[in-house]
Amino acid sequence: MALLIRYLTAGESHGQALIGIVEGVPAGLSISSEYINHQLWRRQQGYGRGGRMKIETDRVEILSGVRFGKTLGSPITLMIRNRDWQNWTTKMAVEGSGTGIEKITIPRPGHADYVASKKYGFDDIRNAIERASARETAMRVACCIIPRKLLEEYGIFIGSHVISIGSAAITNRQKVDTLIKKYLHASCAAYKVTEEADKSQVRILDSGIESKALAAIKRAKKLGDTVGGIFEVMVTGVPVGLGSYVHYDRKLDGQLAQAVMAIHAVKGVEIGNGFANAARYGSEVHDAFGVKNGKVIRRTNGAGGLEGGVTNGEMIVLHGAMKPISTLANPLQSIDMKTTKVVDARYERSDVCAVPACSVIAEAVVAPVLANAFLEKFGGDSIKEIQRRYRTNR
Ligand code: EPS
Repeated sequence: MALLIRYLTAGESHGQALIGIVEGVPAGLSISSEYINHQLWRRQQGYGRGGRMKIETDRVEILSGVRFGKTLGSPITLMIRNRDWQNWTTKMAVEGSGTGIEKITIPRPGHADYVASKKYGFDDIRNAIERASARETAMRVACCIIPRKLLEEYGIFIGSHVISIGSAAITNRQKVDTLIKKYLHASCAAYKVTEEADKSQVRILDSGIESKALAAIKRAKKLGDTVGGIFEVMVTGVPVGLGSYVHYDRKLDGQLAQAVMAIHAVKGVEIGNGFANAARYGSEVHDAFGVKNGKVIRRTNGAGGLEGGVTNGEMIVLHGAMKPISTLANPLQSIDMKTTKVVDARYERSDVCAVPACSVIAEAVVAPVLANAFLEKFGGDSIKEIQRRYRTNR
């Protein structure tokens, strides 16, 4: 896989700040902190978030790589300060010995607490919690907005909405599909759908299911429990021929799945009608060709816009399944790693449901994957150079 744009994030959940470096962005791309902040704000929304979101108003500071609103082609450094840091200066001090600071020794089933402490030999789970926290996704979103902006320059737009929360699920897609169809004439259709979904507290496009989802979150909270769900990511305006079938690590479906699976708590990824198709006949699954106004069209899009790991010009459709968050107010059984006694798992402030936020994060993380496939085909050192290539090579 040609890694043209790559990014690194750093920072602990209750440390001073989150830092990101985005490398490989062509010169001349317009970018502003305001543009990134809007996406950071979107990540913080959603019914069911915990107390941390009341403390933080995530805002990015661009420290390098941008001059007068345009990228320079050099690495872009981003910083988001953690407001909560001021409450953690002693517990999360960079210097000192940590004497007198209470050690956490009881892991939460489902979180990285146990495995990370074993792997790194920690006697204080706090060392694992901090970096394993989904707080890191704030910086992932900030970094990914830059390649996302690059894609938008060429008419490629990403969007998402939530399909289910707990057992409240959209089973009849008619409303959703009508909405998608309404915008499909425009390459920005996916973003239009996202804007519509943003109007819902749970990013669900069907008001009947939305109320059921809200009730499911309220019920889970009352029970000291959590709920997960499924979200849909879509990409419109995609040209034919991004990605490749010639080698496993160049297949775009595999790369997209990896990016979404690497989001905290995501345990399943599906491209198009992946799982449902497994039970159907081939004749029911594959997208027949047609011709309309002299143009090649597809009658359906069960493939989710990808055939052979290559974009086929249809909308990319991907689903991600997020497990319920593992921090439970009404805890499961755990063990004390110091004494090996059976005890209740620890509770610490968390979300009851973060599926809406997860859908926003998924929109972000697919962007560098797509941008790299795009740059591999049409790339250049500057926006102008890419524009010339895109116009002539399409
Ligand atoms: C999150 C920040 C975290 C959690 C949550 C997501 O902040 P804190 O631990 O201070 O409450 O609210 O993280 C998790 C659910 C998790 O399992 O780590 C955020 O910024 O999104």
